[in-house]
Amino acid sequence: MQNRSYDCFINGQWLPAHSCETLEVTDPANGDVLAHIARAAARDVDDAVQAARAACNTWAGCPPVQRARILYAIAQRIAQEKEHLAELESRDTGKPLKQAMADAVAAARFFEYYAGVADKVLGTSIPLGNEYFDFTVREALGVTAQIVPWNYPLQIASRGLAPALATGNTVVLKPAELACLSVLELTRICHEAGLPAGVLNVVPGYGYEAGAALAAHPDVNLIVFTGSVATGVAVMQAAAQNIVPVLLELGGKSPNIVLADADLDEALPVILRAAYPNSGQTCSAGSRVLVQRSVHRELAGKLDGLNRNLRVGPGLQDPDIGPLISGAQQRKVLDYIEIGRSEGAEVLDGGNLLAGLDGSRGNYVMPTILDSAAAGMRVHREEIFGPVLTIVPFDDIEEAAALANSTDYGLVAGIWGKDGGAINWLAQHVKAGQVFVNCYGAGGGVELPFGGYKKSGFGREKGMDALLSYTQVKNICFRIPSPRA
Ligand code: TXE
Repeated sequence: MQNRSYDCFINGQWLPAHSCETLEVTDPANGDVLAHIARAAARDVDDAVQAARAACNTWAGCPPVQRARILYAIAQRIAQEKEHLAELESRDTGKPLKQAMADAVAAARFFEYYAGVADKVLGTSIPLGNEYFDFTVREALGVTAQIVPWNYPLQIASRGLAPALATGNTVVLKPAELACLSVLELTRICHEAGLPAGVLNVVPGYGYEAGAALAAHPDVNLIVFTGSVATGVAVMQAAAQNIVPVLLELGGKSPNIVLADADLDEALPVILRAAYPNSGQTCSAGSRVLVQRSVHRELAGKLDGLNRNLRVGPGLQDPDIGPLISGAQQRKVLDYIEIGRSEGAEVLDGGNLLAGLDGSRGNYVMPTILDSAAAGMRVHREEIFGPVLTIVPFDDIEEAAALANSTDYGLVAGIWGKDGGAINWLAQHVKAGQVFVNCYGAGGGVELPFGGYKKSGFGREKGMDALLSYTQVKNICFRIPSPRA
């Protein structure tokens, strides 16, 4: 791939950063430079927010069907370009090509779904007696700031953009410095599909510069952030200075709970795939298996067998596990494996690997199973964000729920088994925003509300629930005295 370069996109134009500085984007499979992106900073962010502010009234005031048609045109163009977008995403993030293709399909679907919603954002009428006419309207918030991470750039950008635009908001988007090329291509697509100037503005660059300037900007009306807990805290603190609402999606440590009567042969391939999407760099990854003690040994043996068959290599060769996003992420994951070992977990398989199976020098880590972990261990509680799966045995459903809830996170949970009573009890007692039974949707498409309990964040993305986050309710009350009084 030729080395590309991308500027900021502000008020319908591609513009270099005021500083004219750029950043290198590298291929995690081999370290090659893929592109140069503008290094936006506070002045660029301010220009972008001003452009978004200037576009607010026209965009919010246009007939909703007009917004719907533009969103639908964006969906169609993404679908037309899905091969190109998937290849770019795979190269930039390292994720297996098939998974990158699924991301491109989901991105198109987000625009299609919210195109259908744009002219159905309804209010209610509230009876107050004959003299009054009272109703609510759902209004756009105004300028939304969207800070997007590197693990699912295209999907997460689309997940935030589509509902924001459908409900009449404008956007300033800061993609991640580590992987953002698909987002910049999506920006081009939005422009070509007819999105008016100023409605979407994009400021690539470092989190501590462009991201921090955007989070602290006083003329933003909503901040949508997906990333680490530490950065989420910083974003929330910045937002508090301006009394700006935030929508936070901050990761997880999601369990798959396997009851003794589960069909292991059906469950385990799904559970393994759920643990390693995007090489485990997924907030909703099912990174813990909690298993009823009577089937612990059988499950561990079978999972180990499946794990040994996984292929590791460059994303474009469509392996099961690609390179991790950076050398730093690779180090972090390898360190966690050592922590697990020293805490007493048994490394069944994996544990290392510094080159891809094709011999390439990427940021690889072999998929690793840590068996017989326990509630107090760091590898059981903390988000590792790599291809590492822990197995913890339990005796009864009360202990399973306690283990499931023994982390700071609460994003997704899976429950596997046949006993309806036990499954229902667990579904009620697990603290997670999504619970899957005898399946694991990892985020669950575009239709299901997605978001966390506890430190996984708050607010909901996706589905109709997202509309609550991107609109505010106004109540309008008319007093209409009767002419006969
Ligand atoms: O995240 P950051 P990092 C978790 C995962 C990973 C860890 C660190 O455990 O190992 O976080 O990843 C922007 N103000 N997740 O350091 O810093 C940054 O430029 C405003 C989980 O990459 O949270 C990027 O665009 N913005 C997660 C975005 O925040 C700032 C996805 C995310 O980066 C900023 C990613 C600042 N001060 C990591 N500093 C998930 N929930 O899926 C950085 N950014």
